Amino acid sequence: MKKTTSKAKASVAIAALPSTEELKNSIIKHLHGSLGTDVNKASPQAWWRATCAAVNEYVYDGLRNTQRTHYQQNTRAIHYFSLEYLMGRLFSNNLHNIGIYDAAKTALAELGLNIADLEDQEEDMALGNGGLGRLAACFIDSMATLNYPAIGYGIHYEHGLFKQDFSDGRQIERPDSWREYGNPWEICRPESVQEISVYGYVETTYDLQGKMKKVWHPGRIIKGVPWDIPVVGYQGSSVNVLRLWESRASDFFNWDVFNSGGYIDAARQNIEAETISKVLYPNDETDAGKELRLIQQYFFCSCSLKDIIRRYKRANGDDWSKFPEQVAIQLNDTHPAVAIPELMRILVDRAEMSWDDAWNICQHVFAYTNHTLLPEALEKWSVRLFEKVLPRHLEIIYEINRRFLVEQVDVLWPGDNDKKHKLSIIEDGHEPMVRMGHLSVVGSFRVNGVAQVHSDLVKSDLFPEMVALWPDKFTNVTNGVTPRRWLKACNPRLAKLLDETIGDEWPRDLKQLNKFAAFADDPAIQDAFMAIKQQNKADLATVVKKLTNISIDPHAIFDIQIKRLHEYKRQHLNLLHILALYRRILQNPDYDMVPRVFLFGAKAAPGYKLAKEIIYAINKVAEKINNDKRVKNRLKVVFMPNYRVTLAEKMIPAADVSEQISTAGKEASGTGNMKLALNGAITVGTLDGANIEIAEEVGADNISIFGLTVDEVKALQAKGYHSWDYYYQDAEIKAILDWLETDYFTPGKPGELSAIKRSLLEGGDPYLVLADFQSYVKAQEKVDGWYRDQAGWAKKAILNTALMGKFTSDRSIEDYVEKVWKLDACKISQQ
Ligand code: Z57
Repeated sequence: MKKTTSKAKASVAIAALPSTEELKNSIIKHLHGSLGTDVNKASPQAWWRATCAAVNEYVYDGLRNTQRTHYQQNTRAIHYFSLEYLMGRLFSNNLHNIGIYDAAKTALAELGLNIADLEDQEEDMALGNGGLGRLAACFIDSMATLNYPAIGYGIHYEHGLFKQDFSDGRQIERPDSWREYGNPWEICRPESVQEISVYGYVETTYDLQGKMKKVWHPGRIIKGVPWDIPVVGYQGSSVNVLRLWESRASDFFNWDVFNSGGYIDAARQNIEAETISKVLYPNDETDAGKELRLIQQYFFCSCSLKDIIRRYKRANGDDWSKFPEQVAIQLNDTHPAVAIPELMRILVDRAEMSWDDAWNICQHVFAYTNHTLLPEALEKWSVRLFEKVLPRHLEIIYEINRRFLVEQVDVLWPGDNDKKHKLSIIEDGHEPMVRMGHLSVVGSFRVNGVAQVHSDLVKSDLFPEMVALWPDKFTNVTNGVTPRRWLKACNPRLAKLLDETIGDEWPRDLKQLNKFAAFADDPAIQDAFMAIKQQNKADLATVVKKLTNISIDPHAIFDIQIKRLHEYKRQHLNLLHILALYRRILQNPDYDMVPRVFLFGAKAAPGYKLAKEIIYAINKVAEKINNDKRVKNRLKVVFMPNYRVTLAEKMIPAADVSEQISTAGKEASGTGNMKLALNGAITVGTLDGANIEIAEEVGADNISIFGLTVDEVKALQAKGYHSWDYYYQDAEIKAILDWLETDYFTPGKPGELSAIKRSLLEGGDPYLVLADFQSYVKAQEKVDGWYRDQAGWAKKAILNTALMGKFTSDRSIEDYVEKVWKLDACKISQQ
């Protein structure tokens, strides 16, 4: 297998990079020729668009060279199927990856413009909820950087993740219209439109030989319009694409309705068709089970498969034998699992292939990544709903299941009905359900978890019998993050220090950061590192002031928890600790602690009641603490509104402490943990997900670990966990929880914050917050102690950055290539 190493000469898709002067001219040219305006009256928005157009000349050059090379070499390619891509902004990312950020900055400065102001003209492309969507974005960056022929497939949502406001401390959701005025990075490809079907019924027919044939008579036909977003690899290595499908009413179908005089009906069907790609479901790790969501999943899988098959046939004709050699499809969670029966349908019903041949192809094409063990996130569709939307696919799933139970399960466990019940793709019961996880495992040649401990639990707790059937199917690929966006672009000061001390190869070979460890004891580097952190904190303080009107002191410890709001992530454990500190200060006016600012960023799913109560409680406690003179600035609490990729880029470089405090066994991996440690934050964390591997890399002295382990959690729950015991036996816990019930934080309205206490006591504290509380407090005291020794802290922070090389998404992608995809890198030739 060929591999791109840092030593090998990088392939470069983009032929020639512009000088500052050329960029300037190009920007002006586009201001006139594409925007129809003039330097004298151009708005920042127009300047931004003109600059994007200028940049696109180079992007498109790389795109053409990449696509031509892939076509000429008829390469095997990876097709990443994901309902979510959390891209953030593309402007500075593209400039950095092309390698013209500095040139553009200078060009714009010479035109009297500040590049940061232009960056702020761009809306985040927030087509994802959290970790899973951002992982997909990091992966497509790495695949392009490493020159792997790859395409990302997904949905062109008109509205991405909602925008968050606070009204009296409560979350308000507002629509996100990221492309209301058009998006300069996307290219519509009308020549590649697809049509897909839903609803209807299946007819059983027989041909002249008496062979049975199933015919699906669809109820609706929907058009998929592809939009391509170029994905620029670092230093222009390859320019791949992200292809997102937008739904429209089929012209053909409308015509029909018009002829029958159903004008209003046609208009309604138009709206229904366009509804499919209208909005991203905002639930992270909960299965909404909604019909529209199933249609979204099927819509993009069917469009994408047809697109793949069209491209395959163009190169290979009607011979399907090379399909599994040419096509690998990675399922990002079970969300796109309906692609499995869809490919079967295309092969069996359309290509008239035998079941066995078709199944053989499927089982060599699909691979599945599991991202969670949380039962509420494991997708199930009611058989009833499935039959209504995709009647033929349901039949195919039944047949996949029948053969699986007879040919696999019954062979290993003859006559064992319990095993059949447990393993059946169809869960029986009052309302029979299709288990998408089971379908994904059965239909894939490889299944992976996203961190070692999680992959182990996938095997031991989620699918143990599947492991008995197919031991080699299961593997681990630990997540990673792209160091281009999450260090080079977001933390230019630290990037510069690294360039000066260890050279500038680290963005494409992150293990080079190891060399920085040699400077951990060097007082000059320590000072430089801490000065950078200080400047980043001052910058963030300005942002905080602007967004929340709260003043924070850049000399305090910046303690940051940024992630979706979820009970298992335990933002309320953080809150209880804040309340403990506040109470200690009130009880002892001289309470000695390093001043600390607790910063939160989190969106709650709109229907997740307790998550919203936790946001409210944090905001109310913040209000009280921030205005209490007795605190004497030892404590500040800030909940940043509308947390998103762009805000993460401002918060992460300024973090001293990274909160990674999930209940052990619940966070599959985490990726924010990687970004924060990479930028020199010290983790306060449980032994969960990738925290375990981070601890292995940075060493026990440079991370503050606390809490129950996975095994201890299991043991405690097996013996019976009683949160009330902690309440009655720990005076501090009791005082804090009782405090939340008073009107201290909500004057005149006692009981407004009691939902948290209720869930921790009457609710049984399902995520063991109280069990881990005192251990967490001690881990935080340890951090407080460490910070008092500034040189010692600098050393730890430097070692965090230096020892995080493993967690580049480039390494994750190389792991996928080796363990799953068996793909060759492709050197791009210029023309
Ligand atoms: C999501 O963001 C994740 C898992 C899911 O099942 C869904 Br739905 C959404 C996250 C995990 O919670 C993180 O631990 C993990 O790092 C991330 O996926 C990427 O693998």
